[in-house]
Amino acid sequence: MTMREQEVGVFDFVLLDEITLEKFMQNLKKRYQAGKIYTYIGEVAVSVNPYRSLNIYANEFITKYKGRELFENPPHIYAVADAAYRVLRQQNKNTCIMISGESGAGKTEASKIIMKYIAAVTNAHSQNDIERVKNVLIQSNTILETFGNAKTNRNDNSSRFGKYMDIEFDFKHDPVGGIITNFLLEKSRIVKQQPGERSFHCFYQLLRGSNDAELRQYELSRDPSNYHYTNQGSTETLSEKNDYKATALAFKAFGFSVEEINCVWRTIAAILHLGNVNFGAEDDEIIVKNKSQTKTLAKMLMVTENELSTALTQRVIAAHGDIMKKSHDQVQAEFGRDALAKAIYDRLFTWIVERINKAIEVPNKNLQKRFNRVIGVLDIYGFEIFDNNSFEQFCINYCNEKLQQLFIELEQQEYQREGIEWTNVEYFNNQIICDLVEAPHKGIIAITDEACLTVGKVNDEMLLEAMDQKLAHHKHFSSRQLKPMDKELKHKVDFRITHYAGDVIYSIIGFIDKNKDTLFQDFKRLLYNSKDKILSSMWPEGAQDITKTTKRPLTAGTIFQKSMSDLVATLLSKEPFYVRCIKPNDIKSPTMFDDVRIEHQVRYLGLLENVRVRRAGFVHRQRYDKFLLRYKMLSQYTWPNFRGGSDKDGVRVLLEEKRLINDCKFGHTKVFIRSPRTLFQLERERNEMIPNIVILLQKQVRGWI
Ligand code: AD9
Ligand code: MG
Repeated sequence: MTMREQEVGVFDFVLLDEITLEKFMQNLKKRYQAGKIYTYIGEVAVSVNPYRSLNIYANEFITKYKGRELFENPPHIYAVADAAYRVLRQQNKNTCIMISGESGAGKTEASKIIMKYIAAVTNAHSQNDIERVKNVLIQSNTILETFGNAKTNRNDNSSRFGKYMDIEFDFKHDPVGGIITNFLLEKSRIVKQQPGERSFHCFYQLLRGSNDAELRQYELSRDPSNYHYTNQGSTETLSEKNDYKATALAFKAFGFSVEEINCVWRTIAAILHLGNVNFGAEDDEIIVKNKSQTKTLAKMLMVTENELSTALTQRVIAAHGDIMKKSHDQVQAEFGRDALAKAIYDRLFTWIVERINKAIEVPNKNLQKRFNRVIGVLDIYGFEIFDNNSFEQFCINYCNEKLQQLFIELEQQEYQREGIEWTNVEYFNNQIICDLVEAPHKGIIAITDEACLTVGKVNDEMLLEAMDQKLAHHKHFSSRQLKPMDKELKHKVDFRITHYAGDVIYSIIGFIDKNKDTLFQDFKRLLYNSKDKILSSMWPEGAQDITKTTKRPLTAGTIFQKSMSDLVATLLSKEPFYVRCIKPNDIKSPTMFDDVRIEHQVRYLGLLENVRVRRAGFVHRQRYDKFLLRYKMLSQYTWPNFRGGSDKDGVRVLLEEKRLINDCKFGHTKVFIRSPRTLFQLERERNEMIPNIVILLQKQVRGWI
């Protein structure tokens, strides 16, 4: 029996007898319930989160998938990882694996499984330096999750930043280094958490995992409910005691110095202390009410108490070369404090990523033998629809829109590249929505930027009015003002975008502040002047002269838009592989297959269209040399070798002899097979031939023929 016959349902959705949502769901469910969490759509792996440990990742599985073609074994994420690695090795191409799906669908787990697989199949000669690289590449996840992940209502270990990682290989195809790019950390979580959610894991690790001496050093108490920045949502204990130890080991593996580790934890402590700073009025002036708090905070940040108090309560303004001081009001002081906390954390996170990058950079001595080929792994936040959606969800959903667009484009492009004639399958056109967000002057980002740059008081409501004016005719945009009778748009500050994944209602409140992302210059100077050289290095612009007019920093929206277009360019330059993750239910159950929830994801991931593109097009495609290697025993003209021309000619001769040629098209480098029947026939005949071939080869070896 072949592997495929043991499969439950069909192993590839293109083999369904009918492409309907019903049939798709039936197959997915049947397989999931039998513990088969992976199914293909061509070369795309669809993965359903099992919410339990499956015994499918052990070494024997790695051996089984190593160097094998996708269809030789049952669907597995290892097969996708192997395919990406094989293309790099054999075709000398950069590849990337894009992992998508909503929060809790299993993206981060998938990315770790891929990294472990690549680590396991490389370094056949057990070289020490390669082992070190593999170890730190894997350990980087520990640190990044400590500082970039948090418990949310959807996922106890939710990534609150986007991550793209290039794994670099040498000419022997062993990993020699890597580089991580991080996207938009959800820093608003530092100052506010929703009910049931927590801040980033590191806070609880420090409070609950460090020893008494460390805690004293940072002047902290164990209980997160003592701190405003960790007591608004959940204070639930997860695994932070062990995780703190794991983080410490990972720091060690990266060679973080004692000073660096101390700076990191001291800064985390500082943020906790900062959150407890309260303001009050004294003689009409804003002052810090709890003075002991600033004393501790100053110690943690290694700045003077005086400068700290001043920066928290007033602002220095330069006008016409003069310097003036302006006191904050209560609202400004609190806004400033929270902005400072968010900015300190954001810079710290970026510093940590850079520090990791330095440690995994390809060492100079390897530069000559550098092969300069990479596998990129993209684990980025999935589409989010919350009860209250704000600027963060807007950016995240825009990112998903861009990636979906890329996915469709690349699929359809292959036919063009190969010179195959073909009619495009009707798809939801993401480009319209990408334009709605990013078009110059009339996209939402540009309109928001304009509001942020306008001198004078422009508030969020005015911004929404400006959007209404410019976007009134856009069929994917609506607001209360444009549709007064629309019941879903409950508040006058709501607007709706019809995304490919469905409608999302956003609240405009906070857009201007979040996009401006202002941090008073005073704080930048304060931190630049810190005696802690590492902390100070995170704030280079604090060195600027106050009276010099500085260039306005780019807005958060513009920075994000730029990082997205850079990302798309990076991905476009590589041969793509995909893992599409599905979350089976909202209660983390290993048995529940929530049809409604899954159907929704299948729809918005565009999986059915994906199957149609494959089917309307071709169920299978294969490079000529590969095809010939696999099936050459089926024809006397191609066995043992084809001598009558190119590989393409060989494939043509073979398919002609088998009378299958009418079902195939010939691209520049690949043969495209239209129906599954053809592929099955070839496979069946091959299986029948193999015993004969083996006997034949044995005879050859023994010199009988
Ligand atoms: V988010 O967008 O970062 O909030 P992800 O990354 O998609 O989300 P994650 O990989 O963190 O989800 O998976 C959520 C949880 O599902 C994990 O913590 C595991 O408990 C569980 N999971 C996911 N994939 C697997 C798997 N292949 N095997 C077993 C899994 N458990
Ligand atoms: Mg994740």
